[in-house]
Amino acid sequence: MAFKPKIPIALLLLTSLLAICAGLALAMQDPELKQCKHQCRHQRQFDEQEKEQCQRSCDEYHREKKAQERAERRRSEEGSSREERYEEEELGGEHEEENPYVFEDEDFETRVRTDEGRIQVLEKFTKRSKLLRGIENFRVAILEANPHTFISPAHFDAELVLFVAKGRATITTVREEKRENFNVEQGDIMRIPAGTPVYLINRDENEKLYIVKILRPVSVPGHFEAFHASGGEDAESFYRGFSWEVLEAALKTRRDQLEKLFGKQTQGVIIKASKEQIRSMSQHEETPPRIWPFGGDSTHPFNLFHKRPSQSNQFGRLYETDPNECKQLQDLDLMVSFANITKGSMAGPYYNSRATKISVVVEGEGYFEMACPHLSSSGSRGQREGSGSSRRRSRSGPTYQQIRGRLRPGMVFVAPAGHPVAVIASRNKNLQVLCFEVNAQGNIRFPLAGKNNIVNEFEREAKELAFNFPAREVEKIFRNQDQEFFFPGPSRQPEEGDRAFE
Ligand SMILES: [Cu+2]
Repeated sequence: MAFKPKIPIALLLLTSLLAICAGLALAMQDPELKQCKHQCRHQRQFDEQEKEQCQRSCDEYHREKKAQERAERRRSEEGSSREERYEEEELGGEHEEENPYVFEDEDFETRVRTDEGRIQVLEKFTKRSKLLRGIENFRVAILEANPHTFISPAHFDAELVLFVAKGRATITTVREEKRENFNVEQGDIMRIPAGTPVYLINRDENEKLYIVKILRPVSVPGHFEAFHASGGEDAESFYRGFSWEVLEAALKTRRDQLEKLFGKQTQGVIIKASKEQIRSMSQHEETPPRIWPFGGDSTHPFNLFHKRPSQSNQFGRLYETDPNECKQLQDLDLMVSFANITKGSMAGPYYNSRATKISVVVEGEGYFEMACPHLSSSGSRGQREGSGSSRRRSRSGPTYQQIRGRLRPGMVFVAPAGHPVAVIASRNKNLQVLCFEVNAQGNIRFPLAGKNNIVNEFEREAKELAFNFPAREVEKIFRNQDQEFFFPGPSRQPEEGDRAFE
């Protein structure tokens, strides 16, 4: 306790020292810049204004040169530190020509990989384009683990919501002297508060465990880290961040004993467990019936599929958490939903009034289409490569880029607020999509086709004036589809290798 008041003073000293250093660096000009400015000042044919302008162009040239040097240095430095990688990620938004809404395998970073599974983290949403700034502080991660495995204890500097997409797990959390075990299964959603120690097992003997997580970092916006209690091949124990002297004193144990414990290399973060270990760790009272709506206990998992679907017909089924009922997700302003689109059918078109939807394909194949005004108007930005396509129309007013992307399991795509979107399942398999909706409070889904579509609500006169078409004709078209939200899909689907996807 006696040290406490001294820390702010030390910090103050350090920051003022840093400020002085920064000032000095500014004062010491690059000799080339100095020379450039000198020449400007001594150009006889220049008047004062021209001299000033000349000096400004020196500054500009200098700034560009420095930026280029920095970028080059960053590229050449292999094995860069986390901090440098953070910085690099912050630089995102320079490659707007690519489709910034679709993410594939290569856009994930593998943080953990052992023989028994892996943890992959999706790149920052703004790495490719600043258009996704609105969800910059959310990250998506996917955990895959083989049957009968143990995922070592860790905590995160992020609020975490997980969804069990496949398999059966037992998740254990520690909250102030209290250990809680939860048996979870497909469809379960669980909130894990930032900093909570957590470990889990895949308790199934045959099925792989597949968990999708969304994280909201609390310490470095947009970035999160795992802090592992025990070390392994692919991660180090955070205890190793202390000197042996401190550990000896804190744990009241001799160094040679500690070295044996912490120096031991385990097989990593995801490891095989024996049948007996699994049996013993998953033997808890079955998680009490998940009542809906649930209140009270804020960390208790609940199952999305035990709720009545909010949309359901032969073309698909939509399950979603209600932001007003769902206490666990409320402070994150988050909603979770799951769409099972029947093969050959589609969801939408519709748009979300204020939520930006992050979708993860769990099963099946298909594609999505979205209208985006951001990528349409300016020249080459509209053209992009990868799994999406571009179709630009020549028009002087606002036009909408038709964003299109093929969907396969493990892919992530984003539909920002206000953007009309439709998701289409392939003809041979249902398409199952898990969605996290950010900015869920007060969000309204506006259908653009089918029952209750927005155009049907317009007045007759408005229909006539807006479409320059007899209201009767407009109504005929917009009332033709009597299904809601899920519809039969297009009769012709783009083929693999279709130019639209090249
Ligand atoms: Cu857009």
